[in-house]
Amino acid sequence: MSSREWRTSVWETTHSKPVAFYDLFERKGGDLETTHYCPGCGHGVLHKLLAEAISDLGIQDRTVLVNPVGCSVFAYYYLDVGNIQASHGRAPAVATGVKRVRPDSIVLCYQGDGDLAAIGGNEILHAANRGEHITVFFVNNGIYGMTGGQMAPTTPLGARTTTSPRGRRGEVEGYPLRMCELLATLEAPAYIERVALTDPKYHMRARKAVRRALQTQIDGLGFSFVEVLTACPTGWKMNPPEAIQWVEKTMFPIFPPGVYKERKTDGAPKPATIGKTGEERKAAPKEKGEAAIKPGALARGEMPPVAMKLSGFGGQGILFAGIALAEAGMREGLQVSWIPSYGPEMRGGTAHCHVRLSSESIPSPLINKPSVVVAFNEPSAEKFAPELLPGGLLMVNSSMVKRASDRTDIKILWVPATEAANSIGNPKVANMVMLGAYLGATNAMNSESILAALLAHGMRPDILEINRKALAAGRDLALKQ
Ligand SMILES: Cc1ncc(C[n+]2csc(CCOP(=O)(O)OP(=O)(O)O)c2C)c(N)n1
Ligand code: SF4
Repeated sequence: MSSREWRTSVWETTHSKPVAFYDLFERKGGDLETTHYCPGCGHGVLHKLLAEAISDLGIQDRTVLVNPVGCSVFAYYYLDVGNIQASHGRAPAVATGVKRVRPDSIVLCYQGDGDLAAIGGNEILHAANRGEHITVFFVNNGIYGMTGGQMAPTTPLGARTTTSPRGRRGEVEGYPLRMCELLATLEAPAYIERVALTDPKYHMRARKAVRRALQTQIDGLGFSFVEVLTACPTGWKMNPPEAIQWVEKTMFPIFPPGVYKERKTDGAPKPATIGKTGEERKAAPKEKGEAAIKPGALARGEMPPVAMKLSGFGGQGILFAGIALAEAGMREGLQVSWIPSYGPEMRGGTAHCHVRLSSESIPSPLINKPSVVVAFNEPSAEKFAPELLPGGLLMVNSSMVKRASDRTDIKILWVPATEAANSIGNPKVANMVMLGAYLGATNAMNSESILAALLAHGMRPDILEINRKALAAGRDLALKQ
């Protein structure tokens, strides 16, 4: 019998892996049955408490874990739930987005003290202050583990780290930041507790707190936060028992375990949600005028997905044109994405955005090889025409671009967008002339969908009329070619 089989048969009932853990931890160069954490590290223990609670509460299928940057960046190798890896400190912002669009999911942030209290200090403060219905697990080991033992905001005074080699001094490096106490001053949070992973008594309290925090979210009571004091033997250059004792001796007096905030059932702020869920959108009555809109070729499945880059000077309405196109796509039932990119100066600098429109789900909103480039000025044509896929479409604002591209394997559509906009009486609608030309050349979408999106943005009826004219003018210009 292999050791694994023996463990399975003999230890099944008392020591089996929670279902929220993967059976094997498949990762580069790692032992498939152990974690990558150092001996004595608290991360693995907290993972276990989390996995057990998720399994026991029956929420595995709707749990989304937002992983941090730090030693626990790899939590997604272990926990078999929905996983997202956020940039450093930004987990609460990512979690906010997930929870607002998927209010039925259970959204967890898992963060270290460098991630949460240093680079992400602002994120956690505002997520808590907004009372987001998320649960945050904050691993306070007093140091940056992953990067080799730099001082964290929670490092005790006098403690030597690689960035406080003479010991932390309050007047120079600041004082240990007490996150539970800080967040407990806020109105919105529902449950805040500090626990520790030192002796068995504290382990049991931590186990309870993990469950209570999750239950707070399940019950819709609001923001929950559990700080977990843990050992980082490697960062503190101690052996595991020393590091664990150090937590009790040095960290407990600064960061006393206990419940800092607890709201029972009354007064829970309602969770904020963004827009409608997919199901709600399907069930919702159509907005005024939408029912009459006939979807274009993309929604009818008559053309391949579109990966478009729109580019020009800041102030030419490039980003807005991208948003209008993406929102129009949503109205036709397409999957869409839009990402902006602009220079430090908003007006006058260069700006571009990526728009994807597809009847299938979109793997990434970023576009390296566009199928369409819309260039509002010459630098944009120069920069993005070389990226076009063979057979792609380059649309240029011929009022401003004299040389577009020497490529013979792409189609080029010249649209005097600024001139056309001027003759309509408003140079600002050159962006809609270009969109109209795109729709005229491809029939990808119905221009009424764009107008419906503009209307939903609160556009005044007289301005909407000018935009309607601009879309029609662009269409006519494209059809003439
Ligand atoms: C933007 C950015 N800044 C800095 C880093 C380097 N960095 C990686 S992890 C980390 C700190 C991790 O410490 P902590 O959050 O306490 O987690 P631990 O490793 O102790 O679990 C830092 C500064 C980075 N990856 N990205
Ligand atoms: S460096 Fe510290 S926090 Fe990172 S895995 Fe090792 S003990 Fe854990």
